[in-house]
Amino acid sequence: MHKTILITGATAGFGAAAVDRFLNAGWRVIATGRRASRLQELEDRHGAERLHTAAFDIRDADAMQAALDAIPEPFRRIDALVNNAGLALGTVPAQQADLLQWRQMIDTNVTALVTLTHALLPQLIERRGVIINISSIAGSWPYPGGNVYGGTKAFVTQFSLNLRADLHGTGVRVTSIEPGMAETEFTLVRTGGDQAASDTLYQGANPMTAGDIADTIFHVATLPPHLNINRLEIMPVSQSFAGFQVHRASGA
Ligand code: NDP
Ligand code: 8X3
Repeated sequence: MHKTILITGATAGFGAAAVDRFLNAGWRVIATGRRASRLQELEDRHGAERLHTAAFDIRDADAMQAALDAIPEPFRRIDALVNNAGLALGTVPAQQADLLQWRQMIDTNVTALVTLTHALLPQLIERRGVIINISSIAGSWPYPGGNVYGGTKAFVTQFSLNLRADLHGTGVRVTSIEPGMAETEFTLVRTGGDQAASDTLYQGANPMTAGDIADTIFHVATLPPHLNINRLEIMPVSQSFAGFQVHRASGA
């Protein structure tokens, strides 16, 4: 019997790679994102027998509910939810940041994630399913310019842990996956389409790939039912920690 997984943010990066990973392993996949053309490319590649796609903006709660209501019968019993859709916008300090960008990150990374989780919780409980939330190292480790992005990911991590507490005894597993640097469209989006900035960031850094994270999601989703990884922080070997910054008075 095929299991069914719903993956948000499936038009690029981790989500698109996860769609490939689960389909190739025989799962049924529901793939969502805004860019219908990218979802069509997934269908062109895999066919529609075990893949259902739904194009909508995840910040639009009515569109989300309509997409859930329109899921065709063979896909309706969802065993796994991957809350992956998300983004960072901007790298400037808080005092120079654009409030609309802050709101977009909160609406996408936080509000949409909890809305979808809330909608699917009853059937995930019924099916003793798994919830995998894509958080980030930015939720644990602050850095200049991380401001609201880091705040949203701290929420995702803590929400995941609190879900674990509430779902105690239901058999539902919840994992917060917290990646470091991975080369996807993430930096292109963050910089407003600056391909050179994206290339410069990843050049020579041997970052993680979308496939690395897709494999990690697959590993978590297919653990034996008695095991739960609460948090999984993962970085490329090339990335580690730096010291605190110290501001000194001039002339000191
Ligand atoms: P990408 O930019 O490659 O993919 C982001 C995905 O999110 C796209 O499919 C995009 O689809 C979707 N998305 C964004 N906004 C919306 C929206 N309003 N409605 C629906 N879908 C949306 O980035 P990644 O694959 O790297 O990012 C995936 C997740 O991983 C994000 O939550 C990110 O914060 C997190 N992450 C990324 C890291 C990295 O270094 N790459 C590290 C740690 C965490 P579309 O544009 O078609 O709507
Ligand atoms: C993405 C990782 O370090 O660029 O969440 O914020 S980082």
